[in-house]
Amino acid sequence: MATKNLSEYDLASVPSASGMKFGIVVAEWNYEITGALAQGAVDTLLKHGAKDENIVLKHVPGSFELTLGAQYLAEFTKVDAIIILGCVIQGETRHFDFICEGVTQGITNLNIKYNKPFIFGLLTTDNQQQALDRAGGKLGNKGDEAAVTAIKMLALKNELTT
Ligand code: DLZ
Repeated sequence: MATKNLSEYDLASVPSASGMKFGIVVAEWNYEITGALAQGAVDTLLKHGAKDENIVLKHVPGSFELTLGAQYLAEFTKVDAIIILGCVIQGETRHFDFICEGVTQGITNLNIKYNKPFIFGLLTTDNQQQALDRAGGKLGNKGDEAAVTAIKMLALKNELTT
């Protein structure tokens, strides 16, 4: 089994986030996990030069609501990229599959509809320990990685459009 810290990245390879505006939408379900993802994302954006006032963080009840929450941020705020954070843990029924499929397809559609980066930061794990490992535990913090991905995608867009 991999024991690598998934959030290890080359700091120097991350462009400056100064001047970029970010939305973050966070599911309240499994908040012990998603709160840690959100904290990681915010800390990483700030570390790379984003301004506090250029980060809009909003909560939705569960992961199924992430798609619409992200669309609201795209429609009703001036953010350039949206980071989507949730945690779905496998249970005894197929609920897990339906939520994961819905959110994955929803986020894919938003990327195309708005021509903006919507970053997939949804943990889909078999159990809580796997989620904790990826929310500031031994495998890093998926929120950090989502933040770096958002910065890199906006930098790419800026490079190609300016
Ligand atoms: C109902 C539900 C279940 C069973 N499990 C999770 C989960 O593991 N992670 C999560 O973010 N949300 C879960 N939800 C709530 C749904 O995402 C959604 O909020 C409700 O079905 C209402 O639309």
